Amino acid sequence: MTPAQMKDAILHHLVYTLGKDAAHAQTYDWRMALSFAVRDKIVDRWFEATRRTYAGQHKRVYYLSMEFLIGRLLKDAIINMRLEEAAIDALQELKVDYQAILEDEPDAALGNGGLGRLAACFMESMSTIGCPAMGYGIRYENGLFRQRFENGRQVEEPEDWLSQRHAWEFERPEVSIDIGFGGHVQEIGKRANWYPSEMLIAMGHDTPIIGWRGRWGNTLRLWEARPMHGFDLQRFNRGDYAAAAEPEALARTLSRVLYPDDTTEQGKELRLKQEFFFTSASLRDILRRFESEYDDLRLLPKKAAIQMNDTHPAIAGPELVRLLVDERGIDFEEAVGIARNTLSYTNHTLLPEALERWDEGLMGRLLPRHLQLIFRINELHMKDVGTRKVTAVDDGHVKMGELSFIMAHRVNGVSALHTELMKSTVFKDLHELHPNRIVNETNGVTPRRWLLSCNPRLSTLITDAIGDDWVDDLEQLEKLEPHIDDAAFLESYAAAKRQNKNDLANWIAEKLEVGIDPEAIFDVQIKRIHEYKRQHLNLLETIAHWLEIRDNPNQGWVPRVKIFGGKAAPGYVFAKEIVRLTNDVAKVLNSDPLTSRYLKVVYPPNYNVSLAEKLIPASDLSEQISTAGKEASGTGNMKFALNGALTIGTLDGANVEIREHVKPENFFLFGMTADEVMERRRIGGHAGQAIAADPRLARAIEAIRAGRFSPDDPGRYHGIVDNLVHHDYFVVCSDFTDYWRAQREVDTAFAAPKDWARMAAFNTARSGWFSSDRTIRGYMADVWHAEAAPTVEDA
Ligand code: DL6
Repeated sequence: MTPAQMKDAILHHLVYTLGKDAAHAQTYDWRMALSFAVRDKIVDRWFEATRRTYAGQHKRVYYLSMEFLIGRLLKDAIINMRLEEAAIDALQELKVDYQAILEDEPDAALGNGGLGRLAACFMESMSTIGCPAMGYGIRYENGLFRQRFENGRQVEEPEDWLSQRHAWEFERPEVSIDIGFGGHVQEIGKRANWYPSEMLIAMGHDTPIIGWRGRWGNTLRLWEARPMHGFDLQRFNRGDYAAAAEPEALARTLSRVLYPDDTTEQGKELRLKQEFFFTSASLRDILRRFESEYDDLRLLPKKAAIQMNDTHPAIAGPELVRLLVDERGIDFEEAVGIARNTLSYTNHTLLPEALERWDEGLMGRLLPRHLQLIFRINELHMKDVGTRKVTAVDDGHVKMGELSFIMAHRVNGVSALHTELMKSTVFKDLHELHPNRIVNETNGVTPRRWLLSCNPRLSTLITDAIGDDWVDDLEQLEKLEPHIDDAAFLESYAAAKRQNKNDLANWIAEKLEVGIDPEAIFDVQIKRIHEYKRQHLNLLETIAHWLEIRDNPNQGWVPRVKIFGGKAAPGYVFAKEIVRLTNDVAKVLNSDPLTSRYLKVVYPPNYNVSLAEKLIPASDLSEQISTAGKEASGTGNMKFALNGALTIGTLDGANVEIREHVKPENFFLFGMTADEVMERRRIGGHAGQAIAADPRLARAIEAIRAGRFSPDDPGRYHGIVDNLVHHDYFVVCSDFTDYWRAQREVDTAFAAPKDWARMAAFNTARSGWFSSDRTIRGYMADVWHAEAAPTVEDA
């Protein structure tokens, strides 16, 4: 597409789709016009991919996920369709600011964190590889809440990404599926009829997801809940206006909000309804498509692979069995076999509090037929394996992890360590019974968004050095290794980082009114706020360092800016205290005339995908400091390493594999291993011992306890202090001393800029393995047994 064609397309949509005259168009109008112009190009390729999938009778992958944290889509689409030059030139002629347009797009925050962002990276990689696939999820009206700080406290506000028209989706009223809840079951022989007492409609909205070079496009189908019977006109006519709208409001509740907590099991009726709502709609859509092409349901596992992203869609097992047995007359045992060979399950956490369990009473009330089937599936499994030792139903609860395991032919972890821990802890018994079922698929990230798009300076430098094949095959980055010994290359590498840091410093000055020194170490911890992720360990080290600088302010300290970003689940009190403490610490440190040139703390509110795209390219140090054994994988850790930030981290999740790839000498390791953590916890008073042994730690804790950061309310953080001193389940105190040591090694290393640049560039060169293209190929080979289709020519 030439710039002139692009300009025509933009103007055409401005006038005929948006009904706006260029003279009166606002940023929003230009953004929509540009989006529609780009979307038109995508649609052709998307259709072609669909045609090829049907024509070639390719196996399709269905990715069922409660969350797709896709963020903004415009730049992604432009980059993948290679329309950037045309768009920039066209807009320049139209005197419209391209950057302002990109910034105008709201983030589609349809996820909490890692799990949802992984699903988004997977969608992009499946499209890039040409894996015929479809993502299925919920079209939340309100995504993850917007975070604001008020006197340092987190305040949550509703997020409203749909308050403006969403340019990327196509409404599909013809794809409307009835979903039932409650009611009763009537068994007739081996089958049953379920008569739900409540019905609503799942209506599809399709977003095309285009792969790199536009060679393939898949669909993300998100379900919106709609009432079966709309507005009650008779009630309205009687003047009962609120009641007239009630059925509609009730039904819509199902796709209204994303649950904002990814680490505690919800146990809420609405959540179970959401899970069934999107899973059932997706399965029925999948079967409808399958039956339009094939007659024999036994072919289902050959033609469809259905991935359960965590246990949220775990009801897929019983629902698929129900659809096969009750609605299609297949024998129960055969149906279980078909379902199992079609389904697979990814586990994303070992945190016991996050493992879903549903009360049998609630399940029986909402999904009476499914509960019956769960009992039968469970009995069949116990009969098959010849033991009653493992069960999916226990103590009045349905355990969704066990149910998913039993109903899947493959179960995977998301990093090597996590997978091994799955085998030895939560799924130990099931693993012994099914030793070939668990496989590992270490997570990855898409290099298109997380390098090419977010870090144009580094991308250009890489392409100048080794050509642009790395975008298709990230492991080509290894070709950078010989360049790392070239002083001019290293200088350019360091210059790109410095410019990114300048940009970020300017942005922080403008948005937060805090001046930061671009020469300082940009030390970044961005993720959900959680005790296991240990933002408080980072804060304790920050405070200890601050106190030490104060003792001796003239000792040539290596300047550092600690950057935090992340939201706390609204009901997670401890995490919210950490948020407030971070803001309180920032206030004190940033205004300390003795130390602030050496140490600052910044905490931009409302961390989201777009903010990550700004922060990661400008980071020097990546904080991956979770308690070993607790972070299943992490994916931020991969994005940082790829963009040349060095990691300070524990042997947890994918950190272990990152360290192997980038080599131990280019990684700042500290802390106990997962086994050592478990041992340490057995020692009574382990935190007290650690505090007594390290005066720096003792002093930092005492500063918090004495109210140094909350002079107006000295007791504000006594909860945090008591937790650390007396409980400390996440062994913050016991890991502190080694963390401090590693941080001082960081200071020393950063003071030698050439060596630092070398280490950083080595991180980039060795991060190619962490592409989500590699992960998807792994799933295709080991889990889905699916092959890529012949893709279309380059865009
Ligand atoms: O697998 C994606 C992502 C991992 O990288 C994170 O380590 C893991 O915490 C996250 N898991 C979740 C689910 N609940 N929790 N906690 O988001 O998955």
